[in-house]
Amino acid sequence: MHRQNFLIVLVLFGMALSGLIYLNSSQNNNRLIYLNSSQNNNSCYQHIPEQVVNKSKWKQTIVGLRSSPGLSYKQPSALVGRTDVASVTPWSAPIIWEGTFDATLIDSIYKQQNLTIATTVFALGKYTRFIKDFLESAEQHYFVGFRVHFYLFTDQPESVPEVKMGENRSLTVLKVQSLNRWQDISMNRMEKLEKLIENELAGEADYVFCLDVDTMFYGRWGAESLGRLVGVIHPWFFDAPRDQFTYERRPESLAYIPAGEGDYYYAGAAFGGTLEDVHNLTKTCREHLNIDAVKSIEAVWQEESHLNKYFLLNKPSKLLSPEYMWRGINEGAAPIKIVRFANVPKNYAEVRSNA
Ligand code: UD2
Repeated sequence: MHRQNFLIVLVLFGMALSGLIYLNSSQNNNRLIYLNSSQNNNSCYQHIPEQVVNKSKWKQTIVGLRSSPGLSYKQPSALVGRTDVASVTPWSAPIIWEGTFDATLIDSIYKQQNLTIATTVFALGKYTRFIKDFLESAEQHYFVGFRVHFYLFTDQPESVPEVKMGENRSLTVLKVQSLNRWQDISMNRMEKLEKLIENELAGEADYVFCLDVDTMFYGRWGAESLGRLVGVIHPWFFDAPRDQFTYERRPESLAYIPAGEGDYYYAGAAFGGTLEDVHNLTKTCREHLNIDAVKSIEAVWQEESHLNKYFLLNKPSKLLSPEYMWRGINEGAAPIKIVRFANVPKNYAEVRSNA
């Protein structure tokens, strides 16, 4: 009897021990899986609770520049390129001019990424007259073959003309309040863009470009323009010394840039990049415009002045030459081999409500 009891206790002890061993090993397995996944994501063995992992609210753009096997294009040269213009900034950002990229190669790389390019444009008051040419010319030249979603802000949705859009291209018309001063219309764009990116574009688009409407496309504007933060060198100042740039020069304004500082003078008429970067740009400019307004100061070129200050402190990762925002189709200048996008002539006094 004594011996039997001993055997029962021994069997029960054995069962308990093997249970413990099993539990321990399955815990270790779980932990192993957990560590492996945290290793993949964070390259470390730390215990990181899920809720701490900061998931981006923006759609993640593919960063690799994958090329297709067998693609035929001209051999790139490490020695020969454009010598009449600078094609790189002192912070190593490319400046895009005709002759600095291969359209076939660059399209083939970016088409694999299945991108959506959001594009915003504002047409209030008499500026609705520019919509048709803007959109029709965009159909001919702007990101042809890519998914493009235009967002048109207007105070007169009823006067938006019918424009036949190609496959994978769409237009959303958004009604906005009329404003009396052209300066307010121009400045107000920053806030509208900030909110659009937050409320509509997040998770939808990969890149966003914000363009003036009194413009037309005359040549290719494509994937060579894509970058994290993209500015366009202003067509009137690309060859001017920095002290002639029309930066805001009053220290009271947050757009202030003192003499002796500044890289380039950037156009307010075109800028873009990834949602995250353009959101930060528009948010910062909107905040600075508001702070200036409270102090009753309006920068000399409104939001363009604030954009220039922003780009001084947050260098663009890619610059577009004035080919991408030229003075007009009939204007020439030696380095401009192609006009891609240009202002259309307008009578300021006639077209603006308060000229
Ligand atoms: C410059 C800039 C412009 C803006 C402005 C700020 C360039 C080539 N242009 O152009 O982007 O920074 O200075 O003062 O860099 N708009 C309307 N209705 C109006 C007035 C303006 O819809 O009644 C919109 C429209 O989208 C227009 C934009 O605001 O394209 C800028 O206005 P603008 O073209 O009259 O400004 P402009 O030519 O002085």
